[in-house]
Parts: sequence; C-alpha cells; structure tokens
Amino acid sequence: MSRSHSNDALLLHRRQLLGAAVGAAVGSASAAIAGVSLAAEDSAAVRRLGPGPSPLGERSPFAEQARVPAMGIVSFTPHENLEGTITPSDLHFERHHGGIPALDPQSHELLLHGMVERPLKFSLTDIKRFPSVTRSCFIECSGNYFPFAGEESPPHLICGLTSQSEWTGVALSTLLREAGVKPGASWIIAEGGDAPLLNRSIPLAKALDDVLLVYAQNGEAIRPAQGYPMRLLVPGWEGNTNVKWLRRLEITDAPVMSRQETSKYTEPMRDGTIRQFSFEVDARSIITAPSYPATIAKGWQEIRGIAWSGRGKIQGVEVSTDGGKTWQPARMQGPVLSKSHTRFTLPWFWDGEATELQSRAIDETGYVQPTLRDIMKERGPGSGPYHFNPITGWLVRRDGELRFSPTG
Ligand SMILES: Nc1nc2c(c(=O)[nH]1)N[C@H]1C(S)=C(S)[C@@H](COP(=O)(O)O)O[C@H]1N2
Ligand SMILES: [Mo]
Repeated sequence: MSRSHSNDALLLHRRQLLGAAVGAAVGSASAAIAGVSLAAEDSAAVRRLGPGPSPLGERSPFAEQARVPAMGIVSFTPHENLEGTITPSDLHFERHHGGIPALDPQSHELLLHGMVERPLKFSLTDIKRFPSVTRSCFIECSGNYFPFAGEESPPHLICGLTSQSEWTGVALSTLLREAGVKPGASWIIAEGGDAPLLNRSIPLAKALDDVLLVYAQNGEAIRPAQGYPMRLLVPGWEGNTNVKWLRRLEITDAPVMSRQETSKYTEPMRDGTIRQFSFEVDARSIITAPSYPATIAKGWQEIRGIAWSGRGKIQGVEVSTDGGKTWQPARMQGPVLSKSHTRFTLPWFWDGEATELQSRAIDETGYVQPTLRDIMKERGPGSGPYHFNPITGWLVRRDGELRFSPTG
C-alpha cells in the first residue's frame, strides 16, 4: 500500500486550507475572520460561574448521544456520531435474546466442569484473583446489515451492531489450566444466565488461543447489557459466541448443537450445503463521515470511517470518490490493533458534482471486502442476513445531501 500517496494528499490538503484562510477561497473549511473579537465574548454563557465538580460526568447538552433501539431485540451504536475507535460503554450495541438478567455478584457463580480433572466454581471475587489481561477488541453481531430504510439508512442501520471496548478479564486458558483439561476434549460449551440460557459451542483450540472471560469494559465493571458480572470475549468471532452473563463452561468432545448454532447463525450456500460454525468475522469497513443524514458543502472534507477484521489486523482501506472507478489508499490511524476497529481518513475536495463514496477493507490475510454481488454468488436461496460485509457507499447529490448506496 503506497503511503507516500496519502501523505501527498495530506500535504495538499494543508496547503489548500492555508490558501483558503488567507485568500478566503470558496470552499474553505473555516469561516473567514471578519474582525478580531469572538462573537460569543459577551454572551450570557461565558465568564459566568458555573456548576462545580460532581460524582458523575455528563455529556454536554449540545452533544447528547443515544443508541437506536429497534424491533425490541437490538439497539444500534450511532457510528455516524462517533470518532476514534472506542465505543462509549453506554453506546455499545445490544443484542439480547431474552432481556437483561439482574445478576448479583454476591450470589453469581461460574461452573467449569465436564472433561476436566477438577470441576471448579468461581465467584467474581475468585475470578479477579487470577492474572488480568486487558485488550481492545470489537464485538460484532453476525447479523449486522439492516438497510431497511433504503437510501435513507444511516451508518447505524448498515453496521450499528459492531462496537469496540477495552476489555479486562482473565485468559480462559488460565482457568482451564487450573481445572486440568482431560485428553480427548475438543469443545467448550458456554452458557449464559439469562432467560433462554443462551449457549454456544466453541472449539477448545480457540478457547486456549485468545478467549478471555471479562469483567471490565473501558476501565470499569462491564455494563448489565454487556453481560455483568462476566462474559466471554471471543476475539474476532461472531457476536453470538461472546456469551454474556456467563454461568457455565462445560468441556466436551463434541459441540452441543444448540439452537444458536443450528437453526440460527448458519448460512445456506449456493451448492445446497449449509455453512455451520462460520465463526470468523470477515473484514469490513464503512465511511461514517460524511454519511446520511449529513449534508456537505463544496470544498475540502475529511472522509472518515472504521474498518475491522476478525482474522487479525486491518492492512489497509481503499476509498473511492468516483463510485468505484478508481481507489486510493486511506491513511490508517494507529495503533492498528488485531481484531479491532481501525480508524481511516482521507482528505477529499468535493467539486459540487454528483458522485459516490465507497470504502473497502483489506486485512492482514489478504482478504478483500467483497461486493454485495460477490456475496450473493456464494449464498443460496433463503440465506439469512448473517455474515454480510459488502462494500457500501454514500451517493453525494449535487445539493450536498447524502444517500445510502448498497452498490454491486
Ligand atoms: N447469554 C447471552 N449471551 C449473548 C446473547 C444473549 O442474548 N444472551 N446475545 C449474543 C449476541 S447474538 C450478540 S451479537 C452479542 C451482543 O453483545 P452485546 O449486547 O454486549 O453487544 O452477545 C451474545 N451473547
Ligand atoms: Mo448476534
């Protein structure tokens, strides 16, 4: 990926901005300076004693944020309003199959049993005594594509079911060592303490690789919606395997074939087979700004978005500002972390003509984000909405309004 290209673009961007400020050129990113005083200098809001410190911080009333609940079963992260890579905990998307249980850590226990030398029970306090591990990681529901508002779909409908936190917990391998896994074991069945006792089977190899049992999210106890007091974090794997409100881990030599891995979360393929245990999240990206329902003005814009892959690091993101005819490398905002949202940016001068913006992610395995047409070529009739990661775009209209474009 040519880095010099995007650097040149950045330099050009700065020069243009400078020129705009001096010459008040059309399309400047900042307002021309009329005088030397600030308009708000003497308004009622400045230079007045305000409220003092308080136990809990709040958002500015001018910058309120909210998740977008839908269908009674999910709430979307509003990516169109976010910057950087961490999702504020109270904006982490939600997907509950039976609501949020009210679990008291005083009585909550985790049972680790099955093909182990020593079955063990842990309280939250017990779990916290083990060596801790902290990492940033996204969780994405594999059914993360709901453009049901057509052209008027904002980013949260396109991929609002992915969010990223910095998680803290204990490596599952540490607990498994404590219990002693018996020879012949190959799967681990994780069960939640919610109404449906949601359960999923995870290959033991993955459990020993990088799965964590987490109790903290962005520096504090994980939120009830995210699985308080503890959940499984299965980096890069479909959200459903990240069992919340974790209460039981059973070591076995076969998957349990639960509802969540048979009738749900499987994909009919074109060759008549059903794809099962499609764990990994495929690389994906979305331009979050500009996006519907924003409006843009002629001149310089910074195109911004996020990209992620369940297979490792994002190697690069290419952006097209001409509807997919040509592509340029975006600047990657470091540090680029494995199985994590990665921010990309690209300066772009909008000349006022109708066009379309698109982005496509490439991960470190060389996997390139496909078009919708490519995905549909593989999928059979009746294929559900799982593992949809198509290149998507934003149509830019001459009036500066943006519209969702599924492309391909
Ligand atoms: N016990 C339990 N675990 C669960 C779920 C659930 O309903 N119950 N939902 C799963 C699904 S489908 C997803 S996508 C993620 C959502 O995690 P979040 O709500 O913290 O974003 O949790 C998974 N773990
Ligand atoms: Mo999900």
